[in-house]
Amino acid sequence: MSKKIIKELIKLSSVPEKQKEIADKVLHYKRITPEEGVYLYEKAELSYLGLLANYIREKRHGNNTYFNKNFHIEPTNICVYSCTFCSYSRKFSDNDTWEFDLEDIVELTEKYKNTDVTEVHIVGGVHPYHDVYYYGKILKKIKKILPHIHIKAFTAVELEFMFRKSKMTIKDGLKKLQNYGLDSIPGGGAEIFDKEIRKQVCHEKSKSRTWLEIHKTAHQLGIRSNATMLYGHIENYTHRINHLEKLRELQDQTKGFQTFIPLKYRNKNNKLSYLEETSVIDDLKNYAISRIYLDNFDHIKAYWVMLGVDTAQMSLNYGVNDLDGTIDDSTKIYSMAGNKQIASMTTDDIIAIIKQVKRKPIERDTLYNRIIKS
Ligand code: V47
Ligand code: SF4
Repeated sequence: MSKKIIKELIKLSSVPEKQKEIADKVLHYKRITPEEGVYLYEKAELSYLGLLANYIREKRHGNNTYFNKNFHIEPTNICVYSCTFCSYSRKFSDNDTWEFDLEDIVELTEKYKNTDVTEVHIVGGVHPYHDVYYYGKILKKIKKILPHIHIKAFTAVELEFMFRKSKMTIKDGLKKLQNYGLDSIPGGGAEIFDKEIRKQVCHEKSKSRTWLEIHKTAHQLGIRSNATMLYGHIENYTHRINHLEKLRELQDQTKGFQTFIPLKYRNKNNKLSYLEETSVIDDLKNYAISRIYLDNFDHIKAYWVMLGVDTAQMSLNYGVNDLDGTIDDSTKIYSMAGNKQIASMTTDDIIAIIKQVKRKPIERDTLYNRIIKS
């Protein structure tokens, strides 16, 4: 829809003057303030947010909707931390732990020889005994088996712990992993940057300052990364906007973030299970506001595995332009937290769900280069 039509629609609608002013800013590519961001969360209707977010989405990407072919490795569910929202982590003494050794990882990786997957995503628990050299060996082995694969591995929380264990600075640790084959960093571990909320949901793990420092250093070394926000638990709208603001500030400095991925809190089998999950309307509003607020991020990703296929499909009209991957392996982080939907889709499935909502599927690699089939 053109800027002119959106302006007319908003002018004719009964939205308050303040929303008309914000719409004018967005349509003229002017940045909205934190106060305006909170106001949108509190007052704006989904239809209004959708118009603006979709305008930005289509200006940047038209109908293009990206996905990639990837597989996941979750090396262990043993974790030194006990985040209250986590359904996945276990302690050594529990009887449902798993821990892959190098041989298991080799076996898993070898399944993808002679396939066209382009990425491996590695995220797991923070294991008490493993250091940079241990994980480095894994990266090296994967690259030996699949020389062209892009390795997106280890959240900033996993990285901080392994660097400390190896007595390395962030910079040296990242350089070391880069030499072993690390290509980019996933967005997990960010949760909500607010200190008080962090104290309540993940008090032991990396401070937000450290998360940001690791991503900043990675960007300076040429390692691209993603950013996430875990929403829909005990945080409020001001916490969400403060989180987005910190990401926007860092992106202004480094331009190293590729995509922003809002992660909807899922409430099964964890210490916050008493909380209700957010509604689909809230999820779509959150995507739309993220798209509007993060004016310096190229991509907004709906992680269908966590969100469910139906909402992910709808999100393509609320600012989202990427659906992540075919995820050709089981991922447990979300199935253990309550998402009953299938944890993998074939390429045909993902193409079909994109086409069903009249968008254009584009296969990409991790760095958003288009994959051209010969
Ligand atoms: O940091 C844990 C989240 C994250 C729950 O970069 C939960 O492409 C919802 O890093 N409900 C790890 N979320 C996942 C991650 C990731 C995921 C998708 C794409 C990318 C990427 C990275 O999972 C954690 C935490 O925020 N998480 N428990 C839960 N109950
Ligand atoms: Fe460990 Fe990550 Fe779960 Fe926190 S969210 S307990 S760091 S696996």
